[in-house]
Amino acid sequence: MNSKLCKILNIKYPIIQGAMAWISTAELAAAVSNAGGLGIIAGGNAPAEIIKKEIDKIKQLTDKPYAINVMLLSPYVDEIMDLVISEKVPVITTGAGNPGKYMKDLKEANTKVIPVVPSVALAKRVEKAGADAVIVEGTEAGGHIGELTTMALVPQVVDAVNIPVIAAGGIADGRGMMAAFCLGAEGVQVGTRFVCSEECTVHEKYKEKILKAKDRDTVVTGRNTGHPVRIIKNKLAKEFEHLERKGASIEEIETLGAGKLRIAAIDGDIENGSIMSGQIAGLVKDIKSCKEIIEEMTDQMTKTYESISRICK
Ligand code: TUI
Repeated sequence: MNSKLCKILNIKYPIIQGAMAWISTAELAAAVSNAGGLGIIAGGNAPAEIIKKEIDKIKQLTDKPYAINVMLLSPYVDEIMDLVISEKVPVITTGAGNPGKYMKDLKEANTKVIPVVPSVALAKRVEKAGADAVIVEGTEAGGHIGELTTMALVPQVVDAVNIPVIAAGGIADGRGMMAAFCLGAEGVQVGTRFVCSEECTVHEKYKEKILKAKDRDTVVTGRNTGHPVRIIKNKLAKEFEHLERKGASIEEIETLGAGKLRIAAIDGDIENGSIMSGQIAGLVKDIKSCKEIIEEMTDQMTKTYESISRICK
């Protein structure tokens, strides 16, 4: 596809796989990169030696570009940045904070830096600091989220910066991709759809929960902790709601969330675990290979473009 982002990243399609802790492993990332998108290994809260193993694995599985997502709330963030630089990782994305203080060293190592931004102000700040593109993530996304919607935030960031914008949050098919392009984005990040891929190693019960989800089945927990997180409704979500309603402390709420993604994603405990998912889960109805997902999205985008052209004539 003729997108500036494809040239910068040396990829065929401007489709970037979402970085989902415990889910976006080397296997999933390699499948997306081999299909012509950009696969991302999620660092999450894992220490550097685990990420090093994932980097070794992805190098065996693909010769295409890939990325590491550095979650800036991780206690291991400094050592992961050192690892990314020594391993000459081609691209990093960052989430849950401002990567400004690492930017100079990353640029010197020739690593492309694409921060996730939830606001125009942060988009401008990271552009000034040297970011190569930004991922503008709306509140429709799963996991740790910002306040604004994709629809409102993407065009405002597009107007405020000169670097390519990648839209994220609420995109799972070719119509969503076309809509993001209409708003001025040059690429999309897709998370929830890729959870339901053949190559995704997450527990089958996690995939089933997304397949069964309807439009109103996600909720946002932990708003008062400063780290709101979107998950699918279950027993854990009810416990969060109960704690929040009775005015529990931030510590109590954060303690309830600790370690809960792992038990859902790895152990398959979908009642007590945290099933992070975007609002678009209701649109995901089947499990396909990453290649099929990407081809279906690009085909549907072309068809959508043709029908829009007919309407606008
Ligand atoms: O990071 C994500 N999604 C995530 S991280 C995660 S692990 C986690 N689990 C529980 C609590 C906290 C984290 C699960 N899902 N998406 C990218 C994202 N970045 N969303 C929002 C932001 C963000 C927020 C504030 C980016 C920058 C930011 O900057 C604040 C500042 O310093 O200006």
